[in-house]
Amino acid sequence: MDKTFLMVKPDGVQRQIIGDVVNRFERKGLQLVAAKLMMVSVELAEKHYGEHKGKPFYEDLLKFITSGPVFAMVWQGENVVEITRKLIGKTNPMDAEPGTIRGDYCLYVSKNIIHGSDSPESAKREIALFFQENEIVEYEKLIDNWIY
Ligand code: RTP
Ligand code: MG
Repeated sequence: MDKTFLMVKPDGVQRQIIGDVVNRFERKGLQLVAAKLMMVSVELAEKHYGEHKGKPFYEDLLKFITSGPVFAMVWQGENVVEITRKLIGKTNPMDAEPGTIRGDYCLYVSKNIIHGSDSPESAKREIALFFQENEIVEYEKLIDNWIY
């Protein structure tokens, strides 16, 4: 089954909306298979956002993502990467549709609540950065026959 890496960023944790974010993916029918509250070290942040090195917002992005706890998660489901990116909404909250997480909760691109992997390849890389294999819990979701 497809997997993706999602992370409530420090602004979402401080604003106490972890529960709503998790609820949006649960009610869609996706399956949570790993989660933890953690601090992101500078080293981990550099690896995670390596593709943005050299861009004007890179230093601020590192400062932000290491500034407080994040809620890191792995979710599973058919086409989970594409579906979760849709539910999250466009990178800039100005462009994010109402009904999406970024469309509903935030105003600025620099504090946009949540990260979601942008491709199955990124998902694989990011899951391996944040989670040990034994932290991912494979379990049968009995309701799946009614969803897929
Ligand atoms: P993310 O990686 O955090 O899920 O966000 P994303 O795919 O929607 O956007 P991406 O292009 O990967 O950018 C990563 C994060 O960098 C910040 N950013 N700021 N000031 C700017 O123009 C700008 N562009 C990007 C955002 O916080 C974005 O989530
Ligand atoms: Mg990205």
